[in-house]
Amino acid sequence: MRPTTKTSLPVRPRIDDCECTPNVQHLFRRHYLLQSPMYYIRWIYAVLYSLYLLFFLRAPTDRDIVGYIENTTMTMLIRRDGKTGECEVITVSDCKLRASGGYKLKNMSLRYKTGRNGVQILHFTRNGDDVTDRSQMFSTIYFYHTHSMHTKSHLFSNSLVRHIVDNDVKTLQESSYTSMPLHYVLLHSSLSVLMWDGNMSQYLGYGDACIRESLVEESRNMSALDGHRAEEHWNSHGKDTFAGKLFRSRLALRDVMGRHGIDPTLLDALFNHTIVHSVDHHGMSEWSCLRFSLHPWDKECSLYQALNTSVYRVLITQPNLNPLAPNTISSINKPFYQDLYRELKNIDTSWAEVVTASVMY
Ligand SMILES: *[C@@H]1O[C@H](CO)[C@@H](O)[C@H](O)[C@H]1NC(C)=O
Ligand SMILES: *[C@@H]1O[C@H](CO)[C@@H](O)[C@H](O)[C@H]1NC(C)=O
Ligand SMILES: *[C@@H]1O[C@H](CO)[C@@H](O)[C@H](O)[C@H]1NC(C)=O
Ligand SMILES: *[C@@H]1O[C@H](CO)[C@@H](O)[C@H](O)[C@H]1NC(C)=O
Ligand SMILES: *[C@@H]1O[C@H](CO)[C@@H](O)[C@H](O)[C@H]1NC(C)=O
Ligand SMILES: CC(=O)N[C@H]1CO[C@H](CO)[C@@H](O)[C@@H]1O
Repeated sequence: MRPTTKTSLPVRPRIDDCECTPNVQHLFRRHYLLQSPMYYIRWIYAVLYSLYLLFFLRAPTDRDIVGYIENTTMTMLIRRDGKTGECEVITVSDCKLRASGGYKLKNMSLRYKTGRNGVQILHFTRNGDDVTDRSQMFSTIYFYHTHSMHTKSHLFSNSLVRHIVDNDVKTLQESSYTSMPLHYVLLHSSLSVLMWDGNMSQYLGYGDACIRESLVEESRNMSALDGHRAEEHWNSHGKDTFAGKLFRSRLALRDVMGRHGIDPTLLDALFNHTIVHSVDHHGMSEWSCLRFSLHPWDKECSLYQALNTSVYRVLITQPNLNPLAPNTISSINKPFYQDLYRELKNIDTSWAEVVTASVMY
């Protein structure tokens, strides 16, 4: 099936369309009751667990950097170098992200090669300057991935939720939970982990380095994904790579939607909202259990920064779900989600377990 044109899509990519209008009030109530308390409970766990982890965390190596890229949505940016044919390249230009302290990430480029002796990073530049420090490299890629690439998997959620609620799509009811109030808190609340005008919440004791306004600005431009939308390209990575599994999951979702009579124009929105979002979190939390600073321009990673990063990883990037209402597709006893769960299990069992029906964390 050819992708439909933008105008016929019932859902649009808008991260900031998350106001609590009367028709979605029940979703906000549900979120404050069932999901948001988890952040307070988990905060205690995140601090204690991170104190323990401090004894084991080590600085990133070339293998960690490439592993992170190949097992998250960053993989969509990989291009094979045409000239030599043996290097993988990632380039990002016109980025709008800003970090505290007046730093801007404008562009970056990475070149690496996988040989018999493992992976080797050949070259990394940021804003036109060479960077050789592996920790800064990892921080920069992590910063870009979490605030630009990953955010793109959140973009369709608000609009999709409004569509489900306004049209009373019963089959997809579970896919309306939490996403909108979560976005509202991230963008508008003083409890957000993101910085507002460079200000950080005083209550949390940890926090992110990205400025909220710059994240919203960056989210308005999907062009980084141009040329990467061709799903065939994902498949060229190989059947069992992250990209290959995404490709097969998208086909599986399309078939399941067909079997359950769901509007096929919702495919990409639902794909991002359920599968892409969850497996991206899964990959990023598995590959970032390392000692690095969240701020890409930090020259050192002090003990405090390592703790700060670890708390962020355990609390924000690891799946944080209410065990009594997890909203994973495996836990929803309804034909559509069970069918999807069965299909995903054939692709990757660990993925099938982590996929949630909506953006939950
Ligand atoms: C989006 O970003 C691309 C580069 O990634 C740039 O060429 C383009 O002008 C931007 N579009 C808008 C509307 O800002
Ligand atoms: C990257 O940003 C730097 C600093 O703004 C600029 O000098 C350089 O030309 C940019 N490089 C590319 C490839 O856009
Ligand atoms: C989200 O869906 C859009 C819409 O077609 C697609 O182009 C994009 O690649 C998806 N984003 C991610 C991160 O997969
Ligand atoms: C951020 O802090 C500055 C100075 O401390 C203050 O002037 C500004 O109003 C604050 N902004 C917000 C959105 O709280
Ligand atoms: C945690 O690290 C971020 C990024 O460097 C920093 O902005 C933030 O202030 C740190 N948190 C605290 C509580 O200092
Ligand atoms: C844990 C995991 O999925 N690792 C994968 C990361 O990406 C590389 C390259 O695509 C795979 O070979 C690994 O299996």
